[in-house]
Amino acid sequence: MSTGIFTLALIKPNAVKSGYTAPILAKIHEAGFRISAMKFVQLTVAQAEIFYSTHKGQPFYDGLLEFMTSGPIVAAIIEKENAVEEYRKILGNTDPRKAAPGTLRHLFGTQLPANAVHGSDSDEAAIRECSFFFSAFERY
Ligand code: 3AN
Repeated sequence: MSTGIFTLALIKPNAVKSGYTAPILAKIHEAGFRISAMKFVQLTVAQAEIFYSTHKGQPFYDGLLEFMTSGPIVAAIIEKENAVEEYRKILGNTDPRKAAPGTLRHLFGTQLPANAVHGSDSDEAAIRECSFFFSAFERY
């Protein structure tokens, strides 16, 4: 169980391109999260390599980097009690085709790696990932 109050949410390139930014943010709001930082950014390959360094060596790594750098994404820090766990409940399965109805990946994902949204998988990852995208001056 996570005890932290924040997690990193990313809206991935396919979802931004499809116009799903606002609908996804609305679902996050409806689930009781507060947005404490947010911006559009297009990652360079070098930045994506750092962000996904834990996945280096996986068969999907190169495709994931190519996809995540293919267009702008939205990065946000979202807050709620037990944020990591609570956000993963509304994310759904990593594979959108296996995600439960009503989850963000079921509603807005297509097929891997284009699963519409990212969420940190632990409090430690949330700390690292939020600091990767935002300085202290960008967090409110
Ligand atoms: P999650 O995002 O659910 O924590 P991870 O951390 O295992 O899942 O994977 C990170 C990202 O890598 C996923 N969000 C997805 O975009 C991509 N990915 C994971 N598994 C696959 C796969 N088998 N094929 C293609 N892309 C994948």
